[in-house]
Amino acid sequence: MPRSFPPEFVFGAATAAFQIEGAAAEHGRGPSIWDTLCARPGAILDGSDGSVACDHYHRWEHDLDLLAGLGLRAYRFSIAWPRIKPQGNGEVEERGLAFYDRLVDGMLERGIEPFATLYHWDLPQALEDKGGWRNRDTAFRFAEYAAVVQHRLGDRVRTWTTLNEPWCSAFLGHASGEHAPGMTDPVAAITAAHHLLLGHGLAAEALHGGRRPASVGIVPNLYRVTPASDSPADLDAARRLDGVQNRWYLDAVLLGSYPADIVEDYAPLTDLSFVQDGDLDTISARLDWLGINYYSSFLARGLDAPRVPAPRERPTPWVGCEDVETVPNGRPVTHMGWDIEPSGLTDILVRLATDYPSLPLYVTENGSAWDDVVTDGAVHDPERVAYLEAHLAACLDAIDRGVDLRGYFAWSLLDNFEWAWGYSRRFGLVRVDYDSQERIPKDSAHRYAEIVRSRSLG
Ligand code: IFM
Repeated sequence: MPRSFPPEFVFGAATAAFQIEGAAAEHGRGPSIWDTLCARPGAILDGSDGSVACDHYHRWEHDLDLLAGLGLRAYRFSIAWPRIKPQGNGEVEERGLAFYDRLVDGMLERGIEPFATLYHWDLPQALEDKGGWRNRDTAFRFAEYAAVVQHRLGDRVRTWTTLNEPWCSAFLGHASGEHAPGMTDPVAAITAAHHLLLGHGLAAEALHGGRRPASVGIVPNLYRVTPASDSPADLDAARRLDGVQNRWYLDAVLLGSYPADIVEDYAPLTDLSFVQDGDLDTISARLDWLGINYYSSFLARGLDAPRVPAPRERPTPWVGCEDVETVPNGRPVTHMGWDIEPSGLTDILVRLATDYPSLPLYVTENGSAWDDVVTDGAVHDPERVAYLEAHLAACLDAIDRGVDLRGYFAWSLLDNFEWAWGYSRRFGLVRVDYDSQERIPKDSAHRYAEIVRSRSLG
């Protein structure tokens, strides 16, 4: 029997502004922290930047046609804060808002529901100059920006994500230095994580308080973490990795507290004095749904001593886990080197439904990079097809086990700027030729369209 998705299950695809838009200097857009990082020699693997990317800013109609052509009825996109508030202050750039106005209208005309993300990592550089997410004030500026966007688009956009993957913004941005703003200061990372979450809470409050109904979610990147053995060292390694990667965000947002064991682990570094009275109430106020970005799982092993990074190796982003390593699961890896582990997605969904019940869930990102080649105008990507099918099957497994899973968004609609990896890693269902800007739907796009049409994995 083919396995079917519930009739109301939403199928979509996701992108992010900096990764696809280009038009970096157009219509008053201000610089973001990623423009600054890209200009730093050695920061981006292929020396590239986001100035043109997929040129989506000019080709958005065609890109929406591609989405509609695949039969997708939902699009998870992000809004570039530096287009709306180029200086990060009170000044609003009308031309930036007008772009998203047109984009949202374009979706609705094609029967595509907009899922808007307010922060997918492109902080206005002007705010970074004032301390970025290390500065509590940025959380308040974020809420103001959220209110401006909702005022303009809220008559057509109902579903909002505040933050995409706050762990990445905080820890890849401030501890390992791989992401913007490229810092390597563990305390800055923990501080930034709190201010990001405070920004989430304040923005959610602003969105819920607006004149239009708003359904607000946050999107952490979650991993199943399993100890490599049942030795005490491996069990403790798994506890800590799970704590800093998963529970720090889930507990804050859903329980209104930071996990006590990790607070204790962090104690030698910081007493968290930047957490003010009432912050966790703000952070854990009403949440309408939770998004899960899922790519891989971790097998955690505890080491006898902290790993000393090799020369030129970045420090670990997992602050408090310097004596933890992740070991391969022995199965194939994607072009990112990430273990493929579909059962981890089912386990995470079931865990969320158990530990934090009554919360609608979406898989807001899932996908894989492969070293695609074009053959006679086509891209045959059997590995991406298999990855997609296996993870959709994992979603069905979770639904069978009673999880309230409402939808799935493939990452990504298009090949795009993969952050520190530049254009060297391709996640798209649709190939982008960065010279000609030609788009070619890959075999995985055709397979996804078939699944969406039949609503089954038959
Ligand atoms: O490209 C990123 C995206 O911006 C956030 N989630 C993970 C993707 C793949 O690394």
